[in-house]
Amino acid sequence: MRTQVAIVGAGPAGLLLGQLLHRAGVDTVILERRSAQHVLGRIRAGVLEQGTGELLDEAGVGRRLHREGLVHEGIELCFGGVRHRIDLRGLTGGRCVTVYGQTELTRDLMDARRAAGAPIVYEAADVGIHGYEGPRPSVRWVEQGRAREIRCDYIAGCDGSHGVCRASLPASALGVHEKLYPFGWLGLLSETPPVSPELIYANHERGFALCSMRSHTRSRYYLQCALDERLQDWPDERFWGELRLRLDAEAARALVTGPSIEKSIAALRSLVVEPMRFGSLFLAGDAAHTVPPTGAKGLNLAAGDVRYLAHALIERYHSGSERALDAYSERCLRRVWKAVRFSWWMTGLLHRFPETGSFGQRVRQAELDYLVGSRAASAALAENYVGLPYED
Ligand code: RFL
Ligand code: PHB
Repeated sequence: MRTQVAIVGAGPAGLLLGQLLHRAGVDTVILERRSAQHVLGRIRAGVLEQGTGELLDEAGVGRRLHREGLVHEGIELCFGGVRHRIDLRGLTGGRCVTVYGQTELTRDLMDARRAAGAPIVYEAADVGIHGYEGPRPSVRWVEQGRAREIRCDYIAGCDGSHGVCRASLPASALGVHEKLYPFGWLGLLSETPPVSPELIYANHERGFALCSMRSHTRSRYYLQCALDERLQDWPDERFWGELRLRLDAEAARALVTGPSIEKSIAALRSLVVEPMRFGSLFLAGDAAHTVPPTGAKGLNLAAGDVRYLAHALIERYHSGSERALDAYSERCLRRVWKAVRFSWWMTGLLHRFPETGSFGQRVRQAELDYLVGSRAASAALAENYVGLPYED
C-alpha cells in the first residue's frame, strides 16, 4: 500500500488535516488506535476561535457549526462575589468565539471523510512509524490480527499527548518544556440549561470554577480539585453544592441542577516539544503540545498547526516547493508559545494556589481588579482569548 501522507490519529487534528488535504487532491490514509465510537465519546473542548471556524469553512465542514454553534461576544470573570464582563467583540474590533463541542466537530469531520470515501482505519493496533529520517518513510500496524504497512512521502503525527509518534523520537532529538500544576479539573456534563448566557470563569478562595455549555439545554461545569481527588467521592449533589459556593449569589440562585451525563477528572499541565518536525515526520496538535484548558486553547492550537501543515503540504504537491514545510516548526512554535503563555497566565490568575499563601491570593485579586478596570488589560485578555492572528 502507498499514500502521499500517512496520518496517525483521528482526533480533530488528524481528521481536519485529512479533510483539507483531500479537498486539495492530496491522498491520505488515517490510522486510529481506538474505535470511532470511543473517539466520539470523549467530552473535551467547547470553545472555538473565529479562525478555527474559518478553517472549518475552508475544509467544507462549517455548515452545522454556523447553524448550531453559539456565538459568544463576551465572557464573565467572577471574583469577590461579583461578575465582570469582558466584551470580546468590543475589545477586539469585532472578533468572537463559538461554543461548539469537540464531539460535534469530530462528528462533522468523520461524516465528511466517509462522504469523500477517503480511507481511515479504526482500531489499528501497534501503530509504528519507520524510516522518517530517510527517503522511505512508512507506517506499520496490526489490523484484525494481520500485520499491515503503508509507504508514504510524509507522516503526520496527530496522535495526541499519549501517542506513538512523539514517543518514538530519540530523547536526544527533543527539547521538552513542561510545567505541572498542583491541581486538576473535575468536569460535569448535564442536560440542564446553562446558568448564564456567557461563560463564567470564577476565582474563589475555595478554588476555581467554570460554567460553560454545549447548547441552550446542555451545560458543562468544572471545579478546581486536588490531584488525588477520586470521582466516586463526588456524587452529583456534592458537585452542585460546591459549584454554588464558588459562584456569585445571583448565579448560585439561578443554577439549574440535574443528573450528570458524564463526569471526569483531568490533571492540568503545560508541555511543548521542539522542534515539531523530524525528517518527514510532522507533529501537530496535542502530539506536540499540551496546555491547561483555562484559556480554551488546546483544540484551537491543534487547528492552527493543521492549517500551517495542510497549506505547506499542498504547496509541496502543487508547486514542488518545500519552503513552507521547512518553515513549519518555527512558524507553529511562535504561535504555540504565545498560547502556552496565555493559558499559563489565565491558570495562574484564576486558580487557588495554596502554597502561595495569602500574599499570592491578594496579588491575584489585585490583578483581577486591575484587569477588569483597565481597557488595555481587558483588551490583552480578549485578543488572546479570541485567538492571535496567523502569520499568513
Ligand atoms: P486528540 O484529540 O487527543 O486526538 C489524538 C488521537 O490519536 C489517537 N491515538 C493513536 N492513534 C493511532 N496510534 C496510536 N499509537 C495512537 N495514540 C493515540 C487517539 O486515540 C486520538 O483519537 O489530539 P488532537 O487531535 O491534537 O486534538 C487536541 C484536542 O483534543 C485538545 O487539545 C483539546 O481537547 C483540549 N481542550 C480544549 N481545547 C480548546 O481549544 N478549547 C477548550 O475549551 C478545551 N477544553 C480541553 C478542554 C481538554 C480537556 N481535557 C480532557 C484535557 C477541556 C478539557 C477538560
Ligand atoms: C468547555 O466548555 O469544555 C470549556 C470551555 C472553556 C474552557 C475550557 C473548557 O476554558
